[in-house]
Amino acid sequence: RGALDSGRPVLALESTIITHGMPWPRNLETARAATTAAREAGAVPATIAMIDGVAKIGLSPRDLERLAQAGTDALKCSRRDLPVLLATGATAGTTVAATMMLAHRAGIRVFATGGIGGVHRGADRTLDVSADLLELARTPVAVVCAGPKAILDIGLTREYLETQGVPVVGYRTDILPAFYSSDSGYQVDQRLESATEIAAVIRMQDQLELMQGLVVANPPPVDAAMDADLMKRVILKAVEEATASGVSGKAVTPYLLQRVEQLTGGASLQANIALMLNNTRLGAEIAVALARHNEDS
Ligand code: PSU
Ligand code: MN
Repeated sequence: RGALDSGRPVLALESTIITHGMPWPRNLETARAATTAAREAGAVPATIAMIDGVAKIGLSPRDLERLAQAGTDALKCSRRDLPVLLATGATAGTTVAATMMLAHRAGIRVFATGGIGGVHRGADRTLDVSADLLELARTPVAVVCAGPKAILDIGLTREYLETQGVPVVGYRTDILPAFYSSDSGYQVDQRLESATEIAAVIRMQDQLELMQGLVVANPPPVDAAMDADLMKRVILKAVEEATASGVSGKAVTPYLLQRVEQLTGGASLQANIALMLNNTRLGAEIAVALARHNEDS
């Protein structure tokens, strides 16, 4: 609150990645490392989560630890869950969609995560399209990520964002990354070279009163990226298993992430941590660039 009131740069961080995206204790280590990385880059981190029915924007060390320890015993809160879980006093990790909603209400314009949700493979049958995409279409929060998660149908995710009018910009890349690897085979709409240029796009969205999000695609660090062919095989296997065991709805993404981690002997988790911190640094730089401009004008 102090940072927001005084116009200092604030970066939102999500918490489903803590409860459902990574295993204990790496989830806590990564969540802590992210807050440190944001501070080092000059922004105040605000991890967003629901604790005992309270939507918190910025967690105490105690809350963060409790949430990480709860892991999948905590619930997963996306847009549709928000009123229900608040009313019933739940503890939950907030997805990209729910985190965007809460960040916006708190006056936070920039948010960093690992990868966004999107259109799942087989969506022509299941209609499984993450609420993250619709949130990007209607909530003015820029989301720094390493692209859509590789477990998704990236081509359809791309089309959906285009239909919904959500710009996808690449940070120093023409190619949309695929989370664990740097090349999804699809292009971004526009390559930008600096946090300042990205902040200029965000300001233009506000000037035009578009009330829309922005996908800032940041490739995974070179030394952390996984081989695209290996990931393709592993993900195919994980998706087949999910279908065969009837996993559906909100359980799909956590199931796939965990299976991919097992099938890569933990290597995908290493990549996930590295890219998450990389996105946090860029998100903080963008928040700093935005705050600096607001100060000048
Ligand atoms: N990125 C990660 N790990 C995660 C997620 C994203 O590196 O666990 C979470 C995000 O919170 C995202 C959610 O919003 O997965 C998408 O879930 P679904 O496909 O059910 O909407
Ligand atoms: Mn889904």
